[in-house]
Amino acid sequence: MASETNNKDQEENLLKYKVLEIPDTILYIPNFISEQEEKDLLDHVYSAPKPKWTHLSNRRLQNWGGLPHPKGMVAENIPQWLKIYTERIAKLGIFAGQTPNHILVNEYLTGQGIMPHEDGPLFYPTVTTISLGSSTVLDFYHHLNQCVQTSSETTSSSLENRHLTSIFLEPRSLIVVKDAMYESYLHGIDQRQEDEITDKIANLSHCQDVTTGDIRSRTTRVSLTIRIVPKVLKNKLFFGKKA
Ligand SMILES: O=C(O)CCC(=O)C(=O)O
Repeated sequence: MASETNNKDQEENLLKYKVLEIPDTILYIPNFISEQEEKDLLDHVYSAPKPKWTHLSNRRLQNWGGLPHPKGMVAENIPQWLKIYTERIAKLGIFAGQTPNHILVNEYLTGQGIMPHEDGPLFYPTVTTISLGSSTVLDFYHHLNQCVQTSSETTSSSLENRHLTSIFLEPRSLIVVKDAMYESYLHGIDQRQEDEITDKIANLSHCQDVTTGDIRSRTTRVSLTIRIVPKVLKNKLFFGKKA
């Protein structure tokens, strides 16, 4: 009973962060971490050994906690500098009492982004992301089959037609994406040098100092995507064995 009350209290406390007038549910928490914490996190990310980085064509990344895999993730210890944040996020009560066990670090240089995608079945359907260093705009899109398309539309114009909403991500903020916004839409970050603040951004009233019409230059941004991989293998030896 007491824990039910706690859960209700936690949900009510989070309501002020809910982004309204879009499908459920995005929470946007500005200044989730302090400037000192941002600096410490960046120092740790950039002190990681070189092989920790995976290089992709439009960004590089680090996996902490293991490598998600359809057969299960071989869990690795999460270092203390990241545990602070998995535990702080767990206390928000958005992961049904569980503590996140996986952190994906993405680094985007100015002009880099991530193609529209969904996070898929390897993860518990709630995702949280802390932004470091630079602001950016996270865009949400309808799936192709949710839209009527004419054969003459190019891929980019059809993406424009499929746009649902955007969220401005300030450095040190936390975004929580769950429910339909997680399950029914794609998300991505356009590859550009700067962001124009328009009325397509749904969370402007939650942001610190941004107004429609502003142009925000992008610098290097590091994001920590913190979530739960439910299927975990206790031991590497299980890999390759028939279930
Ligand atoms: O960097 C971000 O904010 C988004 C990252 C993301 O979409 C992902 O890693 O799947």
